[in-house]
Amino acid sequence: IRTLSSIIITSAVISAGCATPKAVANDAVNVTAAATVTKVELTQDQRFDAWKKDFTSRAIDRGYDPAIVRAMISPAKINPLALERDKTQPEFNSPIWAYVDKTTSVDRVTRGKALLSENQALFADIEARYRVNPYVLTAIWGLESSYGRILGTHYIIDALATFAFEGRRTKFGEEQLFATLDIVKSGKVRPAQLVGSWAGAMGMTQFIPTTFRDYAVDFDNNGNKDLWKSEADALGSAAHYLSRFGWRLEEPIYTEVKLAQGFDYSIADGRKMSVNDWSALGVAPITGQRWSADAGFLEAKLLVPAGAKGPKFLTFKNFDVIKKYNNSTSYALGIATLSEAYRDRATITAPWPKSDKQVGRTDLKAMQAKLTALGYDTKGADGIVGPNTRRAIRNWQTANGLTADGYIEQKLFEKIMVS
Ligand code: NAG
Repeated sequence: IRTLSSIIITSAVISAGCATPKAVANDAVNVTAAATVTKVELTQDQRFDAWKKDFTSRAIDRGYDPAIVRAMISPAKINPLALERDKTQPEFNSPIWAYVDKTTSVDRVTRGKALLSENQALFADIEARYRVNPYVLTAIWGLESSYGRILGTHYIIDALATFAFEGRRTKFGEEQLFATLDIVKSGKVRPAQLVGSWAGAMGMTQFIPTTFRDYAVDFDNNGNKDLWKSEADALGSAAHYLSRFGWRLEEPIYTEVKLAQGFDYSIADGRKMSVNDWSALGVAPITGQRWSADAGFLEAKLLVPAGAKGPKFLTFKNFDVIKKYNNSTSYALGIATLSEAYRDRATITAPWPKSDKQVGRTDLKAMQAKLTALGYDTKGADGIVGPNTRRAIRNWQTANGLTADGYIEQKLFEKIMVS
């Protein structure tokens, strides 16, 4: 359909591209040229090409080798899965108990034990250099890539260019693309190796490009930082990352605790105190465990991820270091318990409230709006329960005579919505 005022490039052109015509049609955007008031609807492919040209020239302006930039960016294709999957990350979409149970599956624990014993010499070298223990590294290896069996099949330039091009992660995509150019420029990685997840995470440790550029090491000293095939490079790099974020070899990651009757949950809000101070407030090791002799002075946070009815933990510095790897409580607790399971230690003994119904993202957004309207500011309504939302829930609970554990499930959600 061509008229003077509206030039619409139709599906004949669109279907040559990689995205489905429907997705393209939905995505089509109106570019209004002010002077002529001509409406031009560009296809997604045309807009993507324009983005490529723009990015390429900016990268060259920044001093990257034009040949390398063009070779990497020109063939890039939109990866529709990257946009789709971004909305369904498991860390945000399953209840913490399901995530943790899955993490510590019998198969994963068994295979991890075998790899721990097969790689003893390597782990000893890594511990000597970075002061990080084998268990946490094995847990990361097991969770990120099923010990190297699942590395992702996406050419990461496609995924990252897709993010950079549009959606909620354009800044992330650009930053990661520049980091990828840095990695190639370093000569330690070949462009053909740049395969990873839909989110651009690479190798057995699933490093995103900025992490790769800043923390990957060539532990086996062969000139290639090969996080895909070299256990030494992958595990050495993970150790380097944890060590740079402050891993403490002598300290635990967490311990499970019980709380005194009438415990004031409002202090389980991320504040740090010594174990001695927590003890004085009624926090004790779960039956059958004891603090080690020098644990009293360790700084700890109280974690109550499934409310007063669920398991409770003191978490130490190392727990926060794991969250630097992946900023999710489920992830950190998964890694922490898996690294205990390899040593046949008790992981979590108190039952989870598994019959609780999780609240979906749309409902959470509505709840955040409701709480904010009621004067309990959640600082935005994104459908994700972060510290601000948890504080708002606690304050609402306190005002309504409930235990202020900041934990939301379907029943509490319904109460809040009708209040
Ligand atoms: C994670 C990164 C972390 C980064 C975070 C947010 C790894 C192992 N972890 O994937 O460094 O801060 O994304 O972009 O790369």
